[in-house]
Amino acid sequence: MIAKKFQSLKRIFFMSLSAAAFLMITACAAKEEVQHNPELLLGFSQLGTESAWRSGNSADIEKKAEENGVSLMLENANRKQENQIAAIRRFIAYQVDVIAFSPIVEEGWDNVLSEAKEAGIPVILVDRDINTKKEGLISCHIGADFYSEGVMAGEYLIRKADELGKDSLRIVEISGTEDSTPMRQRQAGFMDTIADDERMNVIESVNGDFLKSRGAECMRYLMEKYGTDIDVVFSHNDEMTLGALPEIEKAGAVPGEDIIIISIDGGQEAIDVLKAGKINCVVECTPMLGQELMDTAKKLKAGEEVEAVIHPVEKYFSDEMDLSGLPPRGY
Ligand code: GZL
Repeated sequence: MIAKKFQSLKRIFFMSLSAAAFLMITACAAKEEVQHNPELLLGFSQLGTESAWRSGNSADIEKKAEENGVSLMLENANRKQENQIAAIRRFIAYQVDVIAFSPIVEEGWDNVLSEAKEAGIPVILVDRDINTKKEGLISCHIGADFYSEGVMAGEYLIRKADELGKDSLRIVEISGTEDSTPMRQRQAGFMDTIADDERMNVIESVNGDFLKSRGAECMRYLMEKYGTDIDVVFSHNDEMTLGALPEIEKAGAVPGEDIIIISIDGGQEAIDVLKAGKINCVVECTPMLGQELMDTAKKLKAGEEVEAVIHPVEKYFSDEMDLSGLPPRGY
């Protein structure tokens, strides 16, 4: 009887010993896990909330920060460069691990980025680029190849002119924020692509600052000035395009038929209008840059090498293709 009791006590002892050992090993592994992925504090200066593209970009960055266990300090600059510079200075004072920002314009960043470099904080550009002669201010640029977006727009127009048998096309351009990378590069890509095609005649370029309201104002002005003499509108983003369309209709013209409409961004609203036949071509510019940003920030925190430039793969959508199976755009 005693022997039996002793046996069962011994079994309970060894079972609790192995349970304790299991718990300790698990706890150490978890601790190891935490040590291996220390908290990453990322300061991000977003330029504004001017478009569905911008809102989609911010939402994706917030979502990916959450999913990747990154602590995100996101500040909205309300489209003022001085607000972005102030935010970057706050991030430096706060000693964040990595700074990221989408520069509203290309020039004017050398001083504040030199301060970040002196503080030993790496900087990632998201979306737009900067223009600087100084070395070593930026660790990585994650953003579209805006020039190729302009090229895709120009190539579409050349195909459209061939399809319609046009021997001349009068083009107006509604451009984005002055001195921003997308404005400069989309314009350059488009103009370079059509430059040798004698049918193409750019009659005026006006600036809509990527805003819907300004796009409407620009189109109202252009319709009053040129009316039915306009054959093509090349607009640097969907917001301005969506603002322009009602102005074309108010003037008695049919967008997508009387006037060829080419836009850039590729948000859901523009794709829906493309499917309805009021826009002829939408070039994609994805705002979903959050995962690349988190991956790159983690590598920089860990002292690993990163690519200098990361371009997302982008395409275009047009009235040349069947869009019925297109999945939701997410922005
Ligand atoms: C492009 C981005 C532009 C979008 C606009 O990457 O910088 O800014 O095309 C947005 O919609 O305002």
